[in-house]
Amino acid sequence: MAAANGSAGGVDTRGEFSRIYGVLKEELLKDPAFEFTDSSREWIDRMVDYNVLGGKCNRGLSVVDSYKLLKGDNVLSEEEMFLSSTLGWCIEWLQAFFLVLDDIMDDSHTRRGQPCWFRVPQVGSIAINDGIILRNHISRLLRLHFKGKPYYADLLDLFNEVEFKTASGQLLDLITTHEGEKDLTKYNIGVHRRIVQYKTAYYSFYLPVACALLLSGEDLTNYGAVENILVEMGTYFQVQDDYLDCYGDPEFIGKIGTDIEDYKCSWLVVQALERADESQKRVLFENYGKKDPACVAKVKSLYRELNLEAIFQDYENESYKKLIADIEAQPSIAVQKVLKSFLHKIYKRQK
Ligand code: DMA
Ligand code: MG
Ligand code: MG
Ligand code: MG
Repeated sequence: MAAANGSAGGVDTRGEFSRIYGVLKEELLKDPAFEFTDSSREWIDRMVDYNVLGGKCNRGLSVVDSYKLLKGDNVLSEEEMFLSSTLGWCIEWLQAFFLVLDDIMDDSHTRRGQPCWFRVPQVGSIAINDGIILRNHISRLLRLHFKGKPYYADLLDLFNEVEFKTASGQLLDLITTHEGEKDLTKYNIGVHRRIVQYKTAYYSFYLPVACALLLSGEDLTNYGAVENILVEMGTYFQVQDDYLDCYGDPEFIGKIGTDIEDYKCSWLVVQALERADESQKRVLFENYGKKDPACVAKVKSLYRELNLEAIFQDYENESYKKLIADIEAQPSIAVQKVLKSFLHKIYKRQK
């Protein structure tokens, strides 16, 4: 039986996936379109390693795992493994591109257990251009390995659409704080939902499965119901991210939370607003969105008073049950397996 981590059947998927990273990076470094100087080549080499590696690779590996499940065969040919891994790495590159810029905009400190790229000495605002280069690497990888395939145009369209949705979600995330600063009560679950669907769900959940479907020769217009389930799963995933921002161990999750300081429309503040009495609301209004650690501590102690940890556990259990029911209503067993494998990678995650 195929294991959720894709390492069943004696095939070391993760090892092979990592090896393919090296191949792709080498291709990009000797890209004939650019006359790299030694120092620019070294910069790109270091920048790509720093930002693309070090994550869990859930999104990237999910392309390979999903493709195997759709084919109904745990063993891929060398070519199939290479192509599905390349698409997986394109998603990891997309993630790196968004994270480099997200950390600047969120004024974050650490990512994946190391300083955010823009905080590295001598990087600073060069990180903005590095983000753009990471995005352009994706187009180059797709062109190098998929130009001429019948689904090439659909693949480009998919990456473009998902990138647009994510950037739109980031915009909503960032400008919503202006509304919140004027009136925190503007934050509600509907506002939160729209932000997280756009900024996280499409690229993290729909994109890996859509890539596997295209590789399998499928037409994405037939998979609207699957898209809806994946967007739901992505929403649940971002609620976990919001929860871990406050309750996760920074050593373990590799990043220090900044949502309270940044005035974010986080799932936690939305839950707090729904449950707070007048005096508790006053504590929130006075302390939310301030850099002062004493204010942050007051917000966290209010969250504790309101029992948000238990409310999150309930949400997590309910989301899981609902997702499983929706998945089991899908007609295709292969599709059910793809969706369940994805869900089991994130259910009750600690990082
Ligand atoms: C993540 O939002 C969304 C994108 C597109 C990177 P976030 O700022 O909550 O992410 P993180 O907690 O990883 O900084
Ligand atoms: Mg962030
Ligand atoms: Mg952000
Ligand atoms: Mg976050």
